[in-house]
Amino acid sequence: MDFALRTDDFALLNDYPHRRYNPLTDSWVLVSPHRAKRPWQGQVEKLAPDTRPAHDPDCYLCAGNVRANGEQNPPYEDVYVFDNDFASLLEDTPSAELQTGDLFLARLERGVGRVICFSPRHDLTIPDMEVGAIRKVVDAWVTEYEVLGAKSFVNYVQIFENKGAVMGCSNPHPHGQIWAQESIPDEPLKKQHAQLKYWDLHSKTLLSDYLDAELNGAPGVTARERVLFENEQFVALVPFWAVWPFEAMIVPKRPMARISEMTHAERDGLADAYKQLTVRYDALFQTSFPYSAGIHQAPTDGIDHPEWHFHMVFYPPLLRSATVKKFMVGYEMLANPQRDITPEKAAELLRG
Ligand code: H2U
Repeated sequence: MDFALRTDDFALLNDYPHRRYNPLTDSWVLVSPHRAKRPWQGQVEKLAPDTRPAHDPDCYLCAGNVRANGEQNPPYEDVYVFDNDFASLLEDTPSAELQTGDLFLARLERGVGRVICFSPRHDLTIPDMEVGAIRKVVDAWVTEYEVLGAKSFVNYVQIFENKGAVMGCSNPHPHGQIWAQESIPDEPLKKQHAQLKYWDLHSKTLLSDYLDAELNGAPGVTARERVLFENEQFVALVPFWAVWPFEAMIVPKRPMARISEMTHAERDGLADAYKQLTVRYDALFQTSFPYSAGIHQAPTDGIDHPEWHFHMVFYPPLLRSATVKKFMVGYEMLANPQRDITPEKAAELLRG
């Protein structure tokens, strides 16, 4: 394409519709900053505070209770991980590829699904938990990544948390999931291709150079404009290419391909950053902030993957209040993701 102007004057992005490039996934997002200035007549409601008991006798994830398949949870005292009773992937799946010509292709997919209860407390979400208790969640992630990843047929382990009914979470007891499978799914695969290309060119991870620019500035890039906070080991920021209004990333300062490379201090640092970010989220609209979050990291395919720089992503759906959410419909479904509020403005609001 021919451009009338090539510039690193990023101030233009405050006033004009533009597309931003996501170098991690090789994709674009349309940003319409001028629309954020329009008058808003939508309702802004506050939700009644969530009052849940510390233990709910009817919850299938609470300690000592019976799950939907009749199994009883032990009287667990911190993190509890079990095989998903209704897993989407099954270990006992044969290997087969089915193909007719170039148009019909399918493969049987072998895998494992696990559920991770963050604590026995039915009422405490991550922002309510002590950092020491969140550290146990981090430790469980590392163990699951290592144990599941060591299975010969597992090439990728996806750790995630779906929080809030608006995200389709079926149970308010704070929990996450882990899916381990033969193939590398599309999102991490896109990130792998991009990071490998970057590594081959620069002998550095894409995210270490990105963090450096966000923290210290670069031509046209104002230092810390999108940074939310940092601790000794991690930085939390709204990425330049964020799609969801308050999307954020937690990135380790030291390039590590996988969470199992973290030192004890780094595990504490991740637990601290997870808490700090979710506390900010809850404060934004004074609600228990829903999101899908998860870790993207190196596949467990027996290859070294120096190109990978693991990170945690947060995709929250809320836009203006506890009840007004961003819809990914219409243009987003048919063309490209789009946002109004700029990532810089979102970062400013989240910093408080
Ligand atoms: P979500 O709320 O994010 O859907 O996660 C809950 C998971 O817990 C879901 O995958 C599993 C569901 O299959 N589950 C069990 O394994 N046992 C149960 O008794 C109920 C729910």
